[in-house]
Amino acid sequence: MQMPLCDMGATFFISDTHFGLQSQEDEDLKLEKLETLFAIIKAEGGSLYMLGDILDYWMEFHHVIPKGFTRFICLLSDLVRSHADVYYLAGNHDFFLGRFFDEELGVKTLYGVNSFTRDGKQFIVAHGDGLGEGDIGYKLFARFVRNRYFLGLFTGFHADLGVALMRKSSRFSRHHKQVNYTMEKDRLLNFAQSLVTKQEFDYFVCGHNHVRGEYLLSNGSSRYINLGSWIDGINSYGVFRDGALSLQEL
Ligand SMILES: [Mn+2]
Repeated sequence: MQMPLCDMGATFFISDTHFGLQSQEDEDLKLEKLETLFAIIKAEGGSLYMLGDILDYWMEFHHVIPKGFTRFICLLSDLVRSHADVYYLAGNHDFFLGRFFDEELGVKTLYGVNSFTRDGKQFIVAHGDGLGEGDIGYKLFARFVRNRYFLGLFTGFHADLGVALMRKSSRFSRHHKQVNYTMEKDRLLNFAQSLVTKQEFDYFVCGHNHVRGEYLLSNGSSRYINLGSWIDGINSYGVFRDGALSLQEL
């Protein structure tokens, strides 16, 4: 999907913050870091891409959203109201974002692989789940949980039961991923590598495998950037500023 151009300010990227996963102490620290990042974005102007697994689970009903993310939602709302463009691309934990983020918060929700241009540079952004060769078990699992009948089933339950099942499903996804952890690291890099032979881009930005890093691809100009996660105590983000993308820590 090609999105409209917006060349105002810097462009920021985060992924795999997994809010809702850790102890209250760790969650509070992550929220403080998020507040710091949002203050930078507000001061500088620009846009933010949240590339999935921002929330460790999310389940939205017709009239109900889960407890536990109030401070996150307030920070996000405040950022949008400061006129920042905010995009939220679904990951495998927050795999279905419903209409709440678009309609009530003014965040633009995205799915799958997206591309856009900033200051003449071409970006491809994705969470990273289900891309590339192999990991058939996970792909089947992802197809199952993103299926509208599965979602229909969940939203038909009482909200407490639906959210409890979603948290369980999120835990299952994590356990499955740990099994394939090493393979996942190369899988995304290989996918980006195979993409340079098919289409032009400057940056492939993703998360998902929690292995942060930056690699120059075989054409000698395109770069693979993995944003890493916030659950290991390193609160990293990507920023594209003055024509270059770099990884920073909060
Ligand atoms: Mn993920």
